[in-house]
Amino acid sequence: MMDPAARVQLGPRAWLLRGHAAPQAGALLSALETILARAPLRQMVTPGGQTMSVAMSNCGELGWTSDRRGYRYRASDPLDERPWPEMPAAFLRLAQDAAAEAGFDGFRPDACLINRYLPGTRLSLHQDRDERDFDQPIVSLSLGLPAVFLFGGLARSDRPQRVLLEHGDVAVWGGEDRLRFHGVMPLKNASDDLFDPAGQPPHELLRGCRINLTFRKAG
Ligand code: MD3
Ligand code: FE
Repeated sequence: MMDPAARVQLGPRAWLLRGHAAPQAGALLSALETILARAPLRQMVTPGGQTMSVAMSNCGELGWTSDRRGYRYRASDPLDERPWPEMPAAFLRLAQDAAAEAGFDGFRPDACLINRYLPGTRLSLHQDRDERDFDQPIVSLSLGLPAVFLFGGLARSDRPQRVLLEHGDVAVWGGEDRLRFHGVMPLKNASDDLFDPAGQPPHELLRGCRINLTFRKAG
């Protein structure tokens, strides 16, 4: 059981677990390096023809993709038509533990979307609706630079709450909160000492950026 002060309730079935993954960050990042060597980050194109500012990749059985034909989950990477890299055991364990901590026992993600934000990069307000079963929760892990997360309501016009997501924070949401609109404000350019007051150099992968991992049961 974690420190109750670190569990912030964002909605009836939405929780922010502050610093939950900080102890495992090093192990998670070395696994992530291996994944990105096989399935590099790339900027996808929306059905409307815009290049997304967030760079993305995936691991797990299914990966989220966008192109002119639409948004969809695929079993292979469109860059080389090979299966996405396997989801590392440490990723799976983190997602399952965090889900259970937030009241979602038995979560088995089959998809992990990797989002990389550079300064100025944003993700506009949207719902996650490309998955088969909206009864399944979603778990997200923030690494690197902090970002302001927009946590909206069930209508696009509902005024969103602003929540700071920092290195090691894990968010879990499901049930009636599963289809809330959400987004990420443009990433601020922060100095490395602001990112890590302990003076430890951040992992090479996190230099000047934020990486978010989103775990879903897509299929
Ligand atoms: C939604 N990613 O990939 S996940 C996405 O930081 C996406 O990269 C964002 O939205 C990112 O589709 C945010 C974090 C999150 C946290 C709490 C939520 C999304 C939420 C609560 C309700 C609905
Ligand atoms: Fe989303």
